[in-house]
Amino acid sequence: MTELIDKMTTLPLSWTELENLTNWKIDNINGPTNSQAILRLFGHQESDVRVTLYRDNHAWCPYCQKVWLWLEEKQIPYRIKKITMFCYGQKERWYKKIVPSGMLPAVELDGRLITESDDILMALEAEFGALNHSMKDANVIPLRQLERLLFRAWCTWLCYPTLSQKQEQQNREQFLKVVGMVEKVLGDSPSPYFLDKFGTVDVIFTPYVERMNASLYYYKGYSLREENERFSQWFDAMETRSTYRGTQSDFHTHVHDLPPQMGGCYSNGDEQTKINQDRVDNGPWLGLPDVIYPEPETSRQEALQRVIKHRHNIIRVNPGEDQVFDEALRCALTTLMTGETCQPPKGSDVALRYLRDRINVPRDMSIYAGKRLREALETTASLVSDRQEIPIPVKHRRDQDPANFVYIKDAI
Ligand SMILES: N[C@@H](CCC(=O)N[C@@H](CS)C(=O)NCC(=O)O)C(=O)O
Repeated sequence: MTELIDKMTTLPLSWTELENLTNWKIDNINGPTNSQAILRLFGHQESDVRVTLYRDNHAWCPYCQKVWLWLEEKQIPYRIKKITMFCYGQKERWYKKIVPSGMLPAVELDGRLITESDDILMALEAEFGALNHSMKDANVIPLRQLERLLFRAWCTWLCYPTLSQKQEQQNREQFLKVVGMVEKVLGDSPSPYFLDKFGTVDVIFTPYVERMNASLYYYKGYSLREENERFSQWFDAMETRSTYRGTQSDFHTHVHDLPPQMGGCYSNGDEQTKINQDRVDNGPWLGLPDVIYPEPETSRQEALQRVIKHRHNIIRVNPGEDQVFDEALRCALTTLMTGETCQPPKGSDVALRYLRDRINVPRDMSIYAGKRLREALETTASLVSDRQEIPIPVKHRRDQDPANFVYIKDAI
């Protein structure tokens, strides 16, 4: 039977053949918002740069996303320095010298260091003008407070164990009550955004609303985006912006990056929750309510290009044996690009799923590319076994320590 399957599947393409299947490239510096850039110029000269953004290496930090999005929307030339978060590695010593607490984000503006995301936005606003609405605008202040109210209700529901069903229900109702308040504000707005047009308030809501959508779907069986008409329209409007698309994460990344950051996320164990968890962890990933804008034609080429670029590190940190995983990975990439199944070597399923579970969106690639790659890895792994994987840690994510991904001189 195995022989029969072997004959029905295609052979893995070589790395050179795979390289010929992608010419995906974007201009990190002047092109669309992306997570890989370390310099953004928007057509300006490098000598025009007055701002440095210190943000976390994996794009997990919500407060960093807020400042990142603001700079992208305003098209302020800036440099990016990426820092390790405590939950996945050791903080850079040089960073602790300038920010002793190690907290992110921070911004250097004309040599002046500023921390605290709200203070950063106010300082940037004072220098470069507001993003349509000022942080101190009388319409903005109550909405900033509403965002914090929503954040607290979300934390109370998600991040504390409940001793009874009654308590769980109360936490849910409290959260839904605040969601109702946000729905009302969005419903009263003449645009799909919080105020008359896109602006500061949308940027402030984005990071946590994105994380609420992911985490409540997975841990509570509740789909914020699908169950609330105005929220749904707001998400759709945000997704029309290439700035947002460049910072947007997927459900899989968020549900596994949040527990160590939040000190735990507690599942309610409902039937719907179990269904959602299986879907987010094992696919199919296309069709989840983490994205609805149409898939770009280049998503597969993007995924392939990103893997090819980092393949030596990807293979080196994988628990699978190097040669075996090299072949298995080429099988998955062959499937990604040709749609044909490709039988990987025996015992490579765990290695393939290890990578499937460690693709980070948008750190590694954009949302559809991530979904396509997860899909190809799972399709290939499933030719060997059902559901064999190394669990993703919840207390820390040192499996994602960027120190393990340092540039290898001869690798690229
Ligand atoms: N109030 C701060 C909160 C910033 C914050 O909590 N940052 C977290 C990441 S989201 C942090 O840097 N923690 C240290 C670490 O995880 O390394 C702000 O608005 O900037």
